[in-house]
Amino acid sequence: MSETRQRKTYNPTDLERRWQERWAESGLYKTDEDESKPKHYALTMLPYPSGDLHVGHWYAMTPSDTRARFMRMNGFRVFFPIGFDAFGLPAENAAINRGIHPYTWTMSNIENMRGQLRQMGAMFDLDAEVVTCDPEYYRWNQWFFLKFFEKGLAYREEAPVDWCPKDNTTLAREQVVGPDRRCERCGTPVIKKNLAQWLFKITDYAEELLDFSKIDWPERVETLQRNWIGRSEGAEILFEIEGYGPIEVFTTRPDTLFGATFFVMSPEHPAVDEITTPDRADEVRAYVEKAGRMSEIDRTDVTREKTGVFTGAYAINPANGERIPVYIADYVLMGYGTGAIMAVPGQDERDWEFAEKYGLPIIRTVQPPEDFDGKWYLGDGPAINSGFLDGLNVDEAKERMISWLQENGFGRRAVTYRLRDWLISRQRYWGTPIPIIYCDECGIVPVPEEDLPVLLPEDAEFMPTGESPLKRDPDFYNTTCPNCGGPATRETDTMDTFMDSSWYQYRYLSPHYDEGPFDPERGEKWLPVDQYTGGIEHAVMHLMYTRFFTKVMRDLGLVEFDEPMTRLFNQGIILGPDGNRMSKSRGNVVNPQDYVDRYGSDALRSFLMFVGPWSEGGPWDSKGIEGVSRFLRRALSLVTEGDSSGGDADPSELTRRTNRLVKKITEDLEAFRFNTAIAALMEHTNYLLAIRGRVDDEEWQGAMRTFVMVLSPFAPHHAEEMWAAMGEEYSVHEQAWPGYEEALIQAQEITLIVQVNGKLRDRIEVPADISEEAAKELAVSSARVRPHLEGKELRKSIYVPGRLVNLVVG
Ligand code: ANZ
Ligand code: ZN
Repeated sequence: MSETRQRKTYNPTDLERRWQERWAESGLYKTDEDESKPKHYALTMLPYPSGDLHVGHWYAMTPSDTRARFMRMNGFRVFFPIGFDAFGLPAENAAINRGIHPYTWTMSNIENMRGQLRQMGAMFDLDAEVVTCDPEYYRWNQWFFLKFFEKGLAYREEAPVDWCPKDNTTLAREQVVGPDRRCERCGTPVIKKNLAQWLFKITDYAEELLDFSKIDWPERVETLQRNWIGRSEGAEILFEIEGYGPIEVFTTRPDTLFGATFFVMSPEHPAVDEITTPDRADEVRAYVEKAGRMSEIDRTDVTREKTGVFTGAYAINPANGERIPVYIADYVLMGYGTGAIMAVPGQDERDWEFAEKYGLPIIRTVQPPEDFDGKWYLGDGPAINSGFLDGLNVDEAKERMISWLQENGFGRRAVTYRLRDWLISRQRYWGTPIPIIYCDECGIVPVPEEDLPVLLPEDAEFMPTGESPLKRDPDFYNTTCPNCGGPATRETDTMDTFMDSSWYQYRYLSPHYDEGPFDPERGEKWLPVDQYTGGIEHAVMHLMYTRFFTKVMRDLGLVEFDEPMTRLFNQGIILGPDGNRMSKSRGNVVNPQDYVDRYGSDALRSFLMFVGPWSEGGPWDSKGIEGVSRFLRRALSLVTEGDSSGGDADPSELTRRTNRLVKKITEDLEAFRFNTAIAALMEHTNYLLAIRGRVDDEEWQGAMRTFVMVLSPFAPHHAEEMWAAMGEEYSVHEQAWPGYEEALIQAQEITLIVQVNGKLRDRIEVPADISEEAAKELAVSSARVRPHLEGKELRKSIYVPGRLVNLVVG
């Protein structure tokens, strides 16, 4: 582009397209494989191919790109891939509602988004792309499933599941939302249904998943995962049920055993039918049915009135031999502990209320303080009414009781977790078929590895009910048993799409490798991921599943480390102009394409980095992007509209400011502080414009080179344009990150003496070039000076540049 044309018209999209073409032609962003450099695997969460990149994608991806560019300039070989999380419900819904095949819908969306990604101008290595609905990819989901199955980590179980009657599919615990338990996707109230499901034994790794010592992740994610896993320490205690046998309870308070005055089982407990006496059977059955229709959230709500029914059975308290009645109550859940509890009303709120309501005895086993006038007492204190425990505090009593239980065969120390196994079955078409065959003779038979992939049939009949087409496709499900050769049927469930995203970072390394999920040599070179970035909303599912997967992969001998991603950063969300979350119903959705077309990618990305700290997000502001665009245009004008006159500006000031800028940007990028970095670049641009043509050419060129280099991770196209206009060799993105000299920044600080009425009161460090006004301001606000001004009037101030400020008061 000629200089004259540039001067008249500023067309960022033209400029950007030109550089994108050049970058593609020259293979600038092909992954650097130079092993003499340290590696940096930068990963941003892969998008779902919904059709268009939205602002959230730009907000997540472009700062990650800036960071990856920074690492590259710092001498790292950087791997920065992108792909598509391409299985999932929206594609299937498009098929149902509009008659488009999910594959067609997905692939055309991907094609569109690829174009938009190119326009973004990020340094993604597009050769490393992964598309999870590609058989080349999901074959390895199936392979992993087989490995999990071999290791006993995949199992099938009939279980009540949350079921969305509209989508006709099971939902994971976290996909059921709100107090009234609705489907996360469509909002329909969720019901319970019994189905045979495939699960992964993530609970085997619960303890290890609590160990975050090998990763540097945000505190918040760790806490969310910790709570999700929900570890509780205590004991399992056996209670003999008269005429039946022992039933185990889990308790965190074994010290309170002497106060267990009744026994409560979950209505779903498998022993309920057998222990119930005939005279209680009708009432018990009715209660079980009612409880089954209720949500877990309601059942565990402490404010709800407690209900339950007596089963007619009695249990023996092993500590004192007392006969205690056995109830069923909905506040005891089958999915936690052992599904049965010893009730200790003296120390537990729910048990107290239950006891009051049904007239059951209450015995305190911990002595509350004298001034305590409440009901149940949760605090510490000496044990009472507890035989051999009396006098011990809670912790001592717990230990003592556990020893006693173990010695007498009544129980043992135990740990339990809230974490449930990962239910991976989905009654859906658009996912990875589970590679299992059911044979009447041989039972459950895994598909032999050499028969993978089990392909999704291409033609499928999509029912308006959402019922899986695989269930209605005999060509798919009729097969022969790999074991005996007899007729058999295939599993028609497909896998949860979280399966796809649990290991995609490995596949990026060698997307077409066909001897394993990834090429171990590539793994050796690049793994694990060094820097992951993504939203906090993935804290407990995706981010836990991928940790679990990596641990299993380690145990399978596929990798040698324990954690998939060493560092994690959670960005915030970009809000609508009204400060609310963008949503179609609010009508506050911003389409990034409009802004790319108008202001270009550099302006959009810089604006998104400028709106606030990346971890916090911020509201969209059209005036804001206008301002950022002006900044880029002004920066560009530094090289395209030059005129030189006399050198009356201070060259050491230029040096000082340039060094200061490099330091600031370096530190900000290390800490993901994009917004303050851009503010510094803006300020520096203004300064450069002010002194342009007033410093020596050589000094100017050097300062400009540095400026363009530190600008380049933020506005890669503009920086490239400036670099070329300065006559520098292509490409600015291959330059080494500039260093800075602390001394050059520091040396320019001077010490000013502050006097009040001629008396020395303070010394302050200020920039050498400080203005008179600023110097007086600092002097007046000094903590050491202020007391001497109090109650007095400032009459005059004298400023001796570089030396002192004298404040005259009276
Ligand atoms: C006796 C006891 C005495 C209890 C006491 C508490 C206080 P966390 O800390 O959440 O793990 N519990 C056990 N299994 C249950 C289930 N399936 N459904 C509902 N409640 C269950 O809670 C552990 C405590 O919750 C256990 O300790 C048990 O009540 C109850 F002074 O046992 B506790
Ligand atoms: Zn068979």
